[in-house]
Amino acid sequence: MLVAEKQQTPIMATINLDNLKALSDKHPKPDAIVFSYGTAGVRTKANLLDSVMFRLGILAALRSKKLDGKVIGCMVTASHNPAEDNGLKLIDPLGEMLEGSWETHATALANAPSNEHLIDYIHSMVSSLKIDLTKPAHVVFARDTRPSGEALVAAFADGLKVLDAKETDYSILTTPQLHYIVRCLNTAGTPEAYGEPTADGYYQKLAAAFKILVEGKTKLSPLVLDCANGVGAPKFKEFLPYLGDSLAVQLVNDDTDNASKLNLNAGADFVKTQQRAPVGLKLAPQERYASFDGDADRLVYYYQDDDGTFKLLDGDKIAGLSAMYIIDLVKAAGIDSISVGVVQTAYANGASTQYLRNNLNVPVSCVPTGVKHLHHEALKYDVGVYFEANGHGTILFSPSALKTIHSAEGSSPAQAVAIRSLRALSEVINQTVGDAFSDLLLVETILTQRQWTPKIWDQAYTDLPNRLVKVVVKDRSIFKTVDAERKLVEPAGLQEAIDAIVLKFRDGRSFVRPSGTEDVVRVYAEAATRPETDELAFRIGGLVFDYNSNGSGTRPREFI
Ligand code: NG1
Ligand code: ZN
Repeated sequence: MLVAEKQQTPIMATINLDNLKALSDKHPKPDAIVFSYGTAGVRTKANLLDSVMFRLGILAALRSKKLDGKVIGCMVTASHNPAEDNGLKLIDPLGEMLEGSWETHATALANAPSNEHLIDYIHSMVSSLKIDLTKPAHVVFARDTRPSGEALVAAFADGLKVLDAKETDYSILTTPQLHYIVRCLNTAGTPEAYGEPTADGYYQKLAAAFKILVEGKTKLSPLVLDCANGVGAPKFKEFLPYLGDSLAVQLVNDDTDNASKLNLNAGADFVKTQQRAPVGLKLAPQERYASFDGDADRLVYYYQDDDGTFKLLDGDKIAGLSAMYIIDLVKAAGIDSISVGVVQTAYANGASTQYLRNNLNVPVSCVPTGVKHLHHEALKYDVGVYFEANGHGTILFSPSALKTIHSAEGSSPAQAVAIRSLRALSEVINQTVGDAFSDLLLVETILTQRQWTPKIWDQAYTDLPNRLVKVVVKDRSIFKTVDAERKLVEPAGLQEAIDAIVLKFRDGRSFVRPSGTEDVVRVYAEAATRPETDELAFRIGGLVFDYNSNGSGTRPREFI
């Protein structure tokens, strides 16, 4: 029998179940929809999310109580996905992604078929995780510019009411700003205090560090910044006065009044996947351009070569530039005992991995897709650089590296300057999560210090041509991977068939994995030339399509 059908149990005595049921009835779960808390939280069409918001409000309050009242965050966004989508991601106390085991609870709560099952699952969590419901709870939340955000946040707040959690609504923020604020709130008054828990505190911290890093250097020409018509636009406008004349930026695609324009033919995801400039931007040769995604946690750069070719400087290029710079800086500071490592996923361009290993002599790890995997691995280094090829990433400084950087004095003026730069660098880089504002300042720092054009930056290595295609299949859950998602073990025989095709292509590399955020299987291909790459992607995509098509998808040639 469900607990909820019995009398109120002592363990749940502090929850008013009638109130819970009344609130839950306001947020009914749509039938026949299975939600999943995955790599990027729950993400789907906004009009399906009301019940999930309510239920994950309860979960966030439970998590806060479990952690003795530590502040938990909830960001409402669907990042680079279309305007009609939305989603939510929960943030743990130090600004990191929700702990893995709680993702399972989130999925279970989101899918509970009735109030009774919902109450029953809450009961089982409280009991098995030994959550003391009399503890306080504090949950903070924010949203991007999507019109659906306001109602979804209200549903989430109803979930918080079930457990009388304290709530703070930060209204509209970028995703990394909320991660920053959660960490600030939880570390206030401790030796690890991270800053003022406000957007103003965030802007001040980043701008002060950036000004130190570019002090006395000749300014570069203005950067043209595509904001994907998302939250990055109003927030970067807020940030500009703090930067003063330390950085010249011209914003484009900054229209957040017209919701349907969000991420439409613009933004980091469009530029990376289409390998061309966003709408409304006519590139001038050798000038610098950058794009944010819809919630400003991804960043890519690009430029046009003299012959008119579009050149992308993606997350791999940012990782290479940063690793090169940090390695030089720790040497210049006389503290090269600090170990630097880079973390990538299988989507990293093969040429970037070669460059890091062979030219920079830096260790490179490959982990499964999803920031939490990269973040976790990067913690193993004193300075861990991690970037997804799509432009999401950051650099983590370990506590011992920070100690070394802060205690070093340097035995020459040059060493003292390098140490000062390292300190400022650890402040400018968001330690909680990949942050497009922070990463932009990092790139601008390096280019300014070196007086580099994007072309010089690009010369570190030449990307192998690559192609990412989506294949719509009947059931993506039948695709099972191993080896950091580079090999399929199921369906049986498919990997062997892929290997046989790849062998026929010069510098060929291809892998297949189910997406964690969309109902598709992704095919990545790389080869010596563009036509060979397209052919490889088409052939592997076709193979996957033939293996498991539901007949409604499009054969991958359409995507090429
Ligand atoms: P999926 O849909 O699992 O491939 C995508 C990105 C990830 C990550 C998540 C979260 C690619 C190929 N995949 O995941 O890197 O950013 O979205 O937004 O870019
Ligand atoms: Zn994003």
